[in-house]
Amino acid sequence: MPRTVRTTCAYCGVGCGIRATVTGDREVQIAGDPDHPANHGRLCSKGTHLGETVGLEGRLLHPMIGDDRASWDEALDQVAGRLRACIAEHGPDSVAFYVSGQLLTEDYYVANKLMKGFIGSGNIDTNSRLCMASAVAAHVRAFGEDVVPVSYDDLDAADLILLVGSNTAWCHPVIWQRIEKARERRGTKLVVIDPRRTETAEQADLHVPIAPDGDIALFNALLAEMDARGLVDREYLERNLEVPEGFFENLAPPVGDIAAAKFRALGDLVAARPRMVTLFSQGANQSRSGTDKGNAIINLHLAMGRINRVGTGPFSITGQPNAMGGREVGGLANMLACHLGFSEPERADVAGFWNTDRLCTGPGLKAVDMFRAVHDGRIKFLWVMATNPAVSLPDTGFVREALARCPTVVVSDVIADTDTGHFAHIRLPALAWGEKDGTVTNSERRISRQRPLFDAPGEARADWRIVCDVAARLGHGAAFAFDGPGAVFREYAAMTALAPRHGKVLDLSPWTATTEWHYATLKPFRWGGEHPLARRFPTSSGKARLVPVTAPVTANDPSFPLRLNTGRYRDQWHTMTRTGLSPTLSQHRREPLVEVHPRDAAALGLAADGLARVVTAYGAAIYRVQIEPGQRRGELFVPMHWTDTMSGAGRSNRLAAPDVDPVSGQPGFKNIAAWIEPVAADWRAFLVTRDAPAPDGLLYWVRSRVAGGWLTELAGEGAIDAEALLPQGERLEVADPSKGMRRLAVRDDDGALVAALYVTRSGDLPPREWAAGQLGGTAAAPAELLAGRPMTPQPSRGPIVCVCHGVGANDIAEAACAGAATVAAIGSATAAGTNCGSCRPAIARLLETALTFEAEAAE
Ligand SMILES: Nc1nc2c(c(=O)[nH]1)N[C@H]1C(S)=C(S)[C@@H](COP(=O)(O)OP(=O)(O)OC[C@H]3O[C@@H](n4cnc5c(=O)[nH]c(N)nc54)[C@H](O)[C@@H]3O)O[C@H]1N2
Ligand SMILES: Nc1nc2c(c(=O)[nH]1)N[C@H]1C(S)=C(S)[C@@H](COP(=O)(O)OP(=O)(O)OC[C@H]3O[C@@H](n4cnc5c(=O)[nH]c(N)nc54)[C@H](O)[C@@H]3O)O[C@H]1N2
Ligand code: SF4
Ligand SMILES: [Mo]
Repeated sequence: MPRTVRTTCAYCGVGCGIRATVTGDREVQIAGDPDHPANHGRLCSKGTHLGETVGLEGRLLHPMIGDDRASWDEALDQVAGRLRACIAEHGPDSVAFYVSGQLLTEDYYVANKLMKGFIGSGNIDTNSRLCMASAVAAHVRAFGEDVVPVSYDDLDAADLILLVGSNTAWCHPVIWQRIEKARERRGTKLVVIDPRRTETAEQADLHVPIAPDGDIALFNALLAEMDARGLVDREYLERNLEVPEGFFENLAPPVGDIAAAKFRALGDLVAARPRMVTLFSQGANQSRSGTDKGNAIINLHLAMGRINRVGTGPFSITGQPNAMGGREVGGLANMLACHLGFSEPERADVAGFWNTDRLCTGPGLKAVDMFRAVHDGRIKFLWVMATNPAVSLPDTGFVREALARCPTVVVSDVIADTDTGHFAHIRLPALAWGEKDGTVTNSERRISRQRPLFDAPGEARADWRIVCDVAARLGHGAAFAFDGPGAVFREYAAMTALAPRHGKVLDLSPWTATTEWHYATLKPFRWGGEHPLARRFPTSSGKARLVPVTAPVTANDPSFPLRLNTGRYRDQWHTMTRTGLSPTLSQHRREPLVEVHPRDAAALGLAADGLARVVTAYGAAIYRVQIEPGQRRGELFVPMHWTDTMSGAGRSNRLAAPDVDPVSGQPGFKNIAAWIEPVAADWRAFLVTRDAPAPDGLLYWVRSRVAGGWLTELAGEGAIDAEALLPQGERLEVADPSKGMRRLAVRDDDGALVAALYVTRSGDLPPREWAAGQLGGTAAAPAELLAGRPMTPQPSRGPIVCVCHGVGANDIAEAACAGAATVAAIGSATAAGTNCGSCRPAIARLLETALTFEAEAAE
């Protein structure tokens, strides 16, 4: 009997509610939950295709010590034994936990309690350091506490939305759909402030293509402009703000980088539309001046009194499903749990609540510094949970050296083969989405349940339980005797009663009485209500602070005169350990691209679809070139997603500098001094295989998932070693050495296609989809397999745009030629964009091109 479970999406911080109908063994149908206030039934492409990632392929199912399977007792004894020995010999600060916004609140709470409360070190930090730390620091400086003063309802009620460094249409697609709705309903204007012309920017009323890190100059100038226009709310300011001496006088004049007309247009919109929300994410946070950027944005809102009112406020949106929950329970090294700091009274309360005499005395090391300490031997034991730092930290060359040197690396993950897992001495199998059970907090402080759909596979265990098992072995059993996630939740809720005692707003103490039944049926709720700072600001004066900030100067490095920007693709999640397994999601972009402005490409000798090496002071990586007029000149963009597991050289954090914001410790992933050069290959090929290939020693390879197996793009120097790439089986082969052409197909005893390899010197290769579609099949004739095409030609759909309905760019172009002139008309004609809607901006872009082309043709 199918059963339907209400749960929350595994991915981004929008926190969409899902109705998951379990239809079989590890089979689930996903639908948006119409009753969940975060999404009202909507989902994006990633959420919609969660069902493709719940199989057991690639899962870590048993504890491993080195390459050997171990029992849980052996593995936990080892972890606890090594921890105890390390602490005894070198003190509590010689050990560290590096955790993640993909843990549930209950997991996070116990990990933090163990490290800060009972091991007695502050050395627990989270990947949120790479993500939200600057916004957190900006909130604390301005408001006195890390509180997001807005909610999604404000987006529905705003007349002007500024997106700062946010590719919302790709990264928070359901918020994007909400913004689209507000534009339709109330004519909300949309401004996008981003150096790149993203699909989000293309849809905006105004795109301000600022220079990298130009945000502070822009927001300061904007505030000066509003002041000059008499729009600073003096009365609000008087009552609610602490204003440093000379604050308004020191705001710089408009910046030369932005065209005067654009600046004026922006100023007019801001002046005319008091209901304004500024949504910001990584273009603001991931910067050496990220905290100042956050404050520059908040300053504008405070000074204009555009906060704590319907449809207004500065809105830092979170990335991961539980980035916010982690902040609440003290996942960052520089805080205790429940938004508390390290002052004596705060420490005394926390120590009292936990009944411990070992509470750490001060903050621990932040992520980048934590790995420095691992590298230089100060930290000798590292436990990584639910994050992949060998890929996601900056300067991964250094990070990998650190991991390789560390005497003990423990990794808790759901996937067996991750880049970080290769460095682990002990690997612990955790429960994944669809198995785990607990709560997450989304961007608007709304707490929702993730609920299990399936039984735990293999020997996998909940992260919180693993931590408690280790705590018990360290002799702290009584403080970690939770019998389930509900018990952890209750303790955490009770602990938040400490926060108001220190003037904080966070308070979940009413949920201390949550019974098991209540917890099982818990409905999504938001702490702090719509505007948690409306009554007062949690500073000692009760007033918020305007924080003077000045624009940073980017030093020019003559060896690396270009600026490298990194970020996300619509259908991949981070290091691809889960989305990389979905054939549907893999269609959107199969390779990591370096996007280059056409004039730069011409000047640098970069050809569209060719390969290029991007080089920085830290390393080099290879990408396929995409000529992109939406790039600014002198700037490059690459995705963060590809790993060494999925590619030969496409891992972008080989390149990123470990320079951090001085206040928050967050690295600047978006503005890195770089250079680019073309890479010449002697041959280019693609390979389709049923099993995952592991090419070695090639100039370039990238693999991606297709329905019957894997599709791998390859390029190399010298001769190709086809035999090394192909599995055993009956061979078919054609070759034309004069053209450097070779084609091989391998079939099994039943005649089914196991693998095929297509090699060329010129770059001309058959379409990928047909060959990939033959994997496991017996229908194609040998001549067809070697041609890489069916005898009767089929129209190619072109690159897939709508992954939900499998509609390609060619289908859309055809519909446009037949008269469909709007995104909605394309939807009626082809079904593209009618399910999750994530591809609607891409359809709009194609339409624009098709219509311009027609108009030009008609001239
Ligand atoms: N599809 C998808 N969605 C995701 C994720 C994912 O991996 N894939 N991850 C989730 C997570 S954890 C996060 S943190 C969010 C991130 O969500 P976003 O912040 O929207 O994503 P990014 O692509 O990292 O960066 C956003 C934009 O910042 C711009 N930018 C770069 N430099 C500057 C600058 O100096 N100023 C300004 N104003 N803009 C700049 C970039 O050009 C880029 O378009 O996405 C979440 N959602
Ligand atoms: N160049 C560049 N680098 C970046 C960024 C960027 O924009 N540019 N963005 C940064 C940001 S904002 C972020 S958030 C990080 C993200 O970077 P990471 O956190 O490293 O990325 P993920 O791939 O999400 O890693 C999560 C890991 O946890 C595992 N996992 C999933 N669920 C569970 C679970 O329930 N329990 C356990 N134990 N394991 C689980 C997954 O298999 C995976 O290995 O990357 C950062 N790095
Ligand atoms: S916007 Fe997409 S990825 Fe984010 S929570 Fe909603 S469905 Fe999941
Ligand atoms: Mo993030």
